[in-house]
Amino acid sequence: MAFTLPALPYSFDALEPHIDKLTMQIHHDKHHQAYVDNLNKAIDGTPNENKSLEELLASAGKVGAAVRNNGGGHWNHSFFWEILSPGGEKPEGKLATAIDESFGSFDEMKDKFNAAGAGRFGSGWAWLGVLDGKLAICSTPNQDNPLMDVAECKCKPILGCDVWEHAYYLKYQNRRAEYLKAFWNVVNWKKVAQHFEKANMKLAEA
Ligand code: MN3
Repeated sequence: MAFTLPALPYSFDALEPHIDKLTMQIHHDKHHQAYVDNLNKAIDGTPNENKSLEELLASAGKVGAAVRNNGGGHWNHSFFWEILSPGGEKPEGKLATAIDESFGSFDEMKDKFNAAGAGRFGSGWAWLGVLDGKLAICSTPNQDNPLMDVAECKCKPILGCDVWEHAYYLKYQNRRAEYLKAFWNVVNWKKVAQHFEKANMKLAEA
């Protein structure tokens, strides 16, 4: 069964002025579509074509560069659209407590996340995730993510930010740090809290 591009859960201009309409249009309709198309091409007629995306990522080191890069691209962007929303809420409840316990404060967590995103040389992602019953921050290169067997960090991601230039260049040009600062205005904390709940449950069951 071929993978398909998920619809954006809001309009292209919904994240203005923090993430601009044209960037969202190109990012979703062109970049993400290309990852989906190239992933389908890479698995077509191979033993990988009946595997779930999660199964492909878990064996990213063995499935070849095309599946690793485009499978990662498909998963990362599907996750990214969902953790964004117009708004400007803040984390609440258990998630807010976990952030304070793991990093000292919400502001310290944001600083550490922004440093991970700004410090990623070239293209990649910054992540906030659950690791060993705590929250942790890390970054991955290219379209790698923490679910991959080859990942440098193996957390269960609850929040991620795309720091490829295509995610911000039209509005922010070379100013990645400014984009990372603006990103916090459009985080969907309800969705992040759902990921957090799920990650916690898995840890408790393990
Ligand atoms: Mn991208």
